[in-house]
Amino acid sequence: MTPANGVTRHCRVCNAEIAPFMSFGRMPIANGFLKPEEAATEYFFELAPAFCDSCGMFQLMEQPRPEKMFHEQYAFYSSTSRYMQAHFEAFAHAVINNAIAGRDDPFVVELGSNDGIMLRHFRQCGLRHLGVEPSANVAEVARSQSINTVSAFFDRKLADDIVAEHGRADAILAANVMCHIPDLPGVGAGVQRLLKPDGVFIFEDPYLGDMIAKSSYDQIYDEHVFMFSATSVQRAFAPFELEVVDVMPQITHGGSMRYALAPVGSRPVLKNVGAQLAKEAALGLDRPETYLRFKANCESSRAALMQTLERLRAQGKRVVGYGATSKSTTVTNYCGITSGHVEFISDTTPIKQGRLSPGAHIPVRPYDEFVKKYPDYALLFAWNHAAEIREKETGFIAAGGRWIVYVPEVAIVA
Ligand code: JHZ
Ligand code: ZN
Repeated sequence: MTPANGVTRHCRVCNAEIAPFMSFGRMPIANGFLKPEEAATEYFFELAPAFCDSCGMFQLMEQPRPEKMFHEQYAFYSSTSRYMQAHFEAFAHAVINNAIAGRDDPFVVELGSNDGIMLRHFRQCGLRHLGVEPSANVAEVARSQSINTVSAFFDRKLADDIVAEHGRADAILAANVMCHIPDLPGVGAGVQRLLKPDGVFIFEDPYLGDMIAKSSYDQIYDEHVFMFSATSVQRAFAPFELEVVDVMPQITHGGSMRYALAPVGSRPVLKNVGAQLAKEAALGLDRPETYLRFKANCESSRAALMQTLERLRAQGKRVVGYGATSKSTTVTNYCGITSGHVEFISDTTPIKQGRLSPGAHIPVRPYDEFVKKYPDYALLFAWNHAAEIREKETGFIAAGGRWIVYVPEVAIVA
């Protein structure tokens, strides 16, 4: 059997043999922001992705144990972006007005509910809801807003416990969570048990097709044990008699896909599902050459970014990182970016401030320090929030500042 976590040589979904097509090298925990005294004992693993020829699942060969990533000091709070707040408000209302509309006392479960960014809208509408969130600190934020939340990892057992206590769910939701769970078949079995026969399971995650098209390799880090496509999702959930009935592309997180799944035969399969599967085949998402080209693109992106940073360093320019994202851990460690290139990383999340970035040990400082003395250049690690950030940072540009971006290509922009 494929291990639920740790290192595998077999596909985590279909058990076929897999081999990595590249390695990003030694990597720390992406959200493991360190107190200076923790630097010496930092945990590392090898970040190497593989593509399963049998079922089409893009996955990591090795993933640290979940408890190393999701705990009472989890550094990512979903509500730090205003745009994402609006996104999840719209997601919640789409579910309320469509998926569960007209139902008698519907029950909604969200897997990985973080600080309650989406469930708060169900609570506000007086709907029965339950969040499942293993990271205790972010779960506590939700609980403090009267959002029902249990701090646990979701699996078959928890699904049975939820059914025993609350009954089956009309809708199960997850955003940027399913791709984090190594035992995907365990989740599939749990969803099958928890969902009503006429229920719907809706989740979204960064989309493999966007990552390949934009060479946004920074989506690959410890938490993202999978990068999904409609093809791989359809195959992964088929053993649990769930089928993809709708796919909805999203612009969030640099290009995501929302999938709606339902018990086989319970709902019509919309035409766009077949169209998406065909598009993925046309994009070559099922072909090994696609991944070799992706690898070459990662290498040239790294070379171009380092050339830019070295040039600016030689010119004595001040460069600051913008957004201590999980993604930035892959970029800094894979490219070899140090505090010699980037003075500090500005971030609005209190728990990250005053700490060192994982692996590269670049100081993370409060946003005030960015504003107080604008740098010459800001390396946009939070590139997925570019619209929101550029709207906010007109002062930086007016002062002569420039952005360094690296997705889809390395460039300096106003
Ligand atoms: P952001 C996380 O990824 C982790 P990350 C996780 N694995 C995942 O899948 C996605 O989210 C969904 C800061 N910021 O959203 C806040 C500013 O400082 O790109 C955050 O620390 N100023 C669950 O970490 C970071 O940047 C701002 O104006 O890659 C953004 O992190 C804004 C908008 C953000 O997710
Ligand atoms: Zn497989």
